[in-house]
Amino acid sequence: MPDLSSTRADFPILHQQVNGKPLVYLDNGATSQKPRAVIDALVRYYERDNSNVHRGLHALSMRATEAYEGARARVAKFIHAADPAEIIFTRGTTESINLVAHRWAEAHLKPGDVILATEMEHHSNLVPWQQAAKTAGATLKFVPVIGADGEGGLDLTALDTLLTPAVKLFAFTHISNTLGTLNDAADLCRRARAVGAVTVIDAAQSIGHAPIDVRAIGCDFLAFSGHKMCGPTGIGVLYGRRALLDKLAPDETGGGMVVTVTYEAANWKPSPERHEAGTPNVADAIALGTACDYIDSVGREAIAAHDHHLAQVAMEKLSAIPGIRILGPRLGQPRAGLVSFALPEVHAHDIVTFADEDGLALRGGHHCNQPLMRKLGLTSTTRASFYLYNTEEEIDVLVTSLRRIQKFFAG
Ligand code: 7TS
Repeated sequence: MPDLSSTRADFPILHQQVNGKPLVYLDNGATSQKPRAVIDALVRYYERDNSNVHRGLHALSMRATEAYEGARARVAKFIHAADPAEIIFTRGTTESINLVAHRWAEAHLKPGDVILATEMEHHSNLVPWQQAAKTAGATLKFVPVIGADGEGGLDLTALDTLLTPAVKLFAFTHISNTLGTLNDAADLCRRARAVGAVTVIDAAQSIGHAPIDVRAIGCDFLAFSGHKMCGPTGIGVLYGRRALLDKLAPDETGGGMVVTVTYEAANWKPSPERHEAGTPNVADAIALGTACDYIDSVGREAIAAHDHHLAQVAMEKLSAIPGIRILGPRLGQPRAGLVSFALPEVHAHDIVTFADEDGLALRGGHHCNQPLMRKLGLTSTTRASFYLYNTEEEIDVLVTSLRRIQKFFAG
């Protein structure tokens, strides 16, 4: 496993005590922490360059515009997009998926068409498709998840049966935020393309954790959030193939995205401007570019190997806890850097509350995966999710804390 322990020094927030114990931050699936370089980029922008973009000819405006468009180019490079115009800055994954669900769906779906998703989708990649299907009179279908604990991943035989020419769009997550399953995005896109379906990848959990090459994957759209990849909150990306984005109707209209406006009508610029009405989130976009630099300075192959290693160590150590039920791929199988589990006698919210006393940040609940939880016969799990700065010692803190909690509740 690559030794990434020196990266801890880059994250100021990690060096604090919580409830008198060193902070052990294992809630990276919800949001990652920010390195000094990203925090500095935000401060530097507001102290030196802050101005509105695309509309001023003075020095600050030109500097801000250059940095904003530079960030777009940096993000394009980060995911190997062919053209910076294929990068739309949004508020995050949820907004990115909604843009496609509103505008692509309204232009292309008709009654009888099928939208395909999977049983492991986060609500953000589920509810927008429910709405789109309802509006169009289309049907929403799901690729099943295999196994009582979801350990078998997606049922690819069922996928091939479901993928008929009626399927116009296939939306799926790259990494499940509850199971830790890694889906083979290139393979899923290839299968979808064979029936002419457009593909939408929810990369919220994979961006910043593994190399992503949208051209090698062959997807049409890909959505992610800056805050899960060492970047700020309030900024995210919709990647789309240029030909699709230039035809996609804007979700919002107003300043900055128009060519000619009369009192009666207006027409739109091409992508990316047509999808970014109003003053964009300049500072956070620039800091997202810095987050890309930071992640690539560590190396995404190394981060992926580190995630996988910590997940295996956690699986091994957690499996020794009596009665524990662990979701997702079995020990030794490929797994993203997260493990969610249930202890039969303790509610997840109690685990998280008690673990907080030991300085641990965990997440308990349905993780915005209510239908999957229901399918697996659960209402909630506790999740430990890792990132580049986590260590094996922190997994020991987790296991010791869980044993203490179990003992307490056993009375
Ligand atoms: N898709 C997946 C797979 C996610 O894990 C999340 C957030 C989203 C979409 C939504 O991202 P947002 O930035 O637009 O909110 N997941 C989680 C989580 O697992 N715990 O908190 C947020």
